[in-house]
Amino acid sequence: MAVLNKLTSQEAIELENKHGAHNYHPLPVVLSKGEGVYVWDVEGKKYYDFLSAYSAVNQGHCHPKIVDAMVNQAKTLSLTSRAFYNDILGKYEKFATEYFGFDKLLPMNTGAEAVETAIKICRKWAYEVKGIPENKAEIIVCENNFHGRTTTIISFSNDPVARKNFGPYTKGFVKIEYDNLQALQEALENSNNIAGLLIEPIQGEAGVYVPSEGYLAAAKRMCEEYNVLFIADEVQTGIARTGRLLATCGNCTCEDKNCSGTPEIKPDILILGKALSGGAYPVSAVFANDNIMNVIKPGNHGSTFGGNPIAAAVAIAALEVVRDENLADNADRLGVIFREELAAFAKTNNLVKSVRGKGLLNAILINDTEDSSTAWDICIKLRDNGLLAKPTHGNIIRFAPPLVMTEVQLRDCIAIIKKTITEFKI
Ligand code: IF1
Repeated sequence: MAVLNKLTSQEAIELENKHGAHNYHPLPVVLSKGEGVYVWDVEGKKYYDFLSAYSAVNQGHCHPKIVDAMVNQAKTLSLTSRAFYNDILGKYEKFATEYFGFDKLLPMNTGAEAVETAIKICRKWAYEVKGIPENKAEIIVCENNFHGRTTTIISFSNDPVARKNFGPYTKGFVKIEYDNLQALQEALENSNNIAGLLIEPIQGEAGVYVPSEGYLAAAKRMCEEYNVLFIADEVQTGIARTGRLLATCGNCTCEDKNCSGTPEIKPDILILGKALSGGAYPVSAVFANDNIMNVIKPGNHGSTFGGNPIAAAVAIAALEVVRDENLADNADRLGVIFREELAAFAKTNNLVKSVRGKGLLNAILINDTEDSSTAWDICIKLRDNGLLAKPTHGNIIRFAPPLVMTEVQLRDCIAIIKKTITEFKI
């Protein structure tokens, strides 16, 4: 079979099975095209995308402005490495730091790399600014966290599937319960060597777990009290997904350098990835002010591709789209409709226990056990009915469509979801 021949879904699946490592168990659908909120499979069937590549495609598939920026830059200069300067990285850094209200950013490619970068910055700050004895720094993390797949990051995961038999594990992390201020207080009191708190403002993989009102602000205040860096992993929640530019900030206009929303939850270190490129290209970044970022000196950290010209051009365009198309407001408004409709539906249907989330990062809880296949089976039926979503655990389905969705489209999707669940038989 010639590699470029058009494949059937079955053939594409078999190819991946035979030649690719089995590190995923995808929903059986083979996509070959995307535009806005829609994707098409190789047989031409059209679907609403309710995963958005795990919130990377907030701006919609193949957004013309982002694609144009990428193609134009690819034709001009793609990669210099950081051994030389290029004429767009600085423009991107100025634009993005003003956009999010920080002095500096450090560009990387994937979310996990950016988390690793934040950990390194935090530790170096702890030794050189805070004065923690060398090799003693500890970072507080939360149970059921998801921050990526590197050896250090999985060292502080408590998902056995993600970590078992990948040891020995990296030391220097203290785990506390999420959404528990007393646990945080105790961890801060128990050690003089705490350098940072690494936290997801909403736990995505854990099942779209939204912390109690006021938790993040109180956690931030406690960190300040103990001179501990508040590190927000907004790889999934950031860039308008939760109805605000950042889940840790208020509705900012993105114009004012000092805005970045509610000041009391402004992170000391902000980690972004995914939608920073609108899903067009792997782009991640760590943001901090000078008092923290300046601990990084030449040779301390880097990446061949981090801050490359294509990434810089794509990220500027992706952030402009978020601002120009008011995606945060749209996510906020549509999220309210989504949760209202599904909460009302849950009252009439035994299979749906509840709905939770913020903006367009939502999940429904299915009335079945965590090890059941019910959420997966519903996702198969949703696929048959033209909507693609993915379970997190056996009884939770995450719903995260592109933020460019219209209300008419959203109501169409809600109808598909209700119909599918109403017709579903265990
Ligand atoms: C996979 C979940 C989403 C993230 C946060 C860092 C990263 C992620 C908060 C790392 C990545 C992804 C990766 C993807 C599954 C996925 C995910 F289900 F696991 F939780 F999005 F919901 N911080 N999340 O959510 O970013 O290195 O992947 O660019 O298959 O591992 P990355």
